[in-house]
Amino acid sequence: MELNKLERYWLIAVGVVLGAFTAATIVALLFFNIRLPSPVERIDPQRLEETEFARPGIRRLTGSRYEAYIVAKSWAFEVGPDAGTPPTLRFPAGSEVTFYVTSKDVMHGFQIEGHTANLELVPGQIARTTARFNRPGRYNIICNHYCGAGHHLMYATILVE
Ligand SMILES: [Cu+2]
Repeated sequence: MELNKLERYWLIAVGVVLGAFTAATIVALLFFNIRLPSPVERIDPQRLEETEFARPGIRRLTGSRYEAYIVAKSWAFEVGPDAGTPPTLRFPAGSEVTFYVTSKDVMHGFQIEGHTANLELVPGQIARTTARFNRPGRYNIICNHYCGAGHHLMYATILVE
């Protein structure tokens, strides 16, 4: 089979691009600890009151490790009973926080500004990600999945002190 010169160039270009994407995926996996988020567990979104998500908020583990349970709903993140406005999670600098997040109603997003934490929240699934907060500052949690008329109002804040 004889290939036209231009066809050969296109095949080489496609091979180079595919090779670059594959290499980037392997580098992200091995050196930047970037993983595809996967559901931790299934949950009935109608019965969150019977689960750990009935009391959203922060649980302190050992040392500088924390867990945060968060419920996303149209159009807010529930992060705890006295979280304020906007809902605010407070951690000391150097904390490592594992977030467990689920949606009560429709699909939402969960992205932490300045970190690689980026989850898709599907009703019926618990999503999990871990982030480390070394530098003091304010980091917004935003919904990055369009979820309706109030989508642009849906955010919370992490205050690292
Ligand atoms: Cu949204």
